[in-house]
Amino acid sequence: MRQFLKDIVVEAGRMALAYRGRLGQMRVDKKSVKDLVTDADRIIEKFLRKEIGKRYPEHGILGEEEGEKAGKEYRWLIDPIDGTTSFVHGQPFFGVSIGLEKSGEPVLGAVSLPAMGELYEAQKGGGAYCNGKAIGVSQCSSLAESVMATSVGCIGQEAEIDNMNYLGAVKGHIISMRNFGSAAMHLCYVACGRLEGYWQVDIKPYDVAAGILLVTEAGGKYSDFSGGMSKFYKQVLTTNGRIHEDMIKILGSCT
Ligand code: LIP
Repeated sequence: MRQFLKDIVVEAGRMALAYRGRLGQMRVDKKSVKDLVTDADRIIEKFLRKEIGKRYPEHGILGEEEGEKAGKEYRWLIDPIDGTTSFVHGQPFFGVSIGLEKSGEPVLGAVSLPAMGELYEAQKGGGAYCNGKAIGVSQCSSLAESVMATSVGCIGQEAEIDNMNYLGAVKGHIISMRNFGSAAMHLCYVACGRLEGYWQVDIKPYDVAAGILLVTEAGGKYSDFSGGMSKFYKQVLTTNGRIHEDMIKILGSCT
């Protein structure tokens, strides 16, 4: 299954790059005032669902564009282009993210960042890799030297608690903040030590399933803002583990 996942995520990444070269001719629609979908999102998801359906017809699939297909034991979580808004604006901050769950537990994850020429993979208990080399989270244990990432909802903001509240509480404690507009890219960068952590409210399972496994297999930590596990990814906090308790103190103090 691991090689199959690698093959389809690499092919999907190659397709995304090909579409990136034809941005001007591609249809871009609005799913809502804040969410875009392109021909590339749709066609890449169709390709991934067809390949998985051919190889594992009994498996379930949850995809951003076509939703849920029920299945037994295994479920694939697909985001054909994570960071669609960045993609449509010609920025390189997007990726193809595919996670695999067995009985609800993450067992495999892969993210292709094609514009960066990077392929991230992780297997439960098997570690995390970038372009075939083992990766690990950063060794930084000081929040004041930490670079964190998060995305703040803009137009059409729906989250119960506005992430600006959390950002307002965190920003005075960290050296800098990044927002690449792609949860999958943020998580890859935590896993390989380019970021000390990433938090997000109200994110979708297909945006983060593969990335969270990458972080935990790279030696990092994942929880909700109070150190527990929030249902439906209402709150996602991932760090290198060393600054996790500091972040929980700050995020936990925001109500
Ligand atoms: C995106 C996420 C990002 C979030 C965006 C959007 P998409 O996913 O990766 O973190 O801020 O609103 O949800 O829609 O590009 O797959």
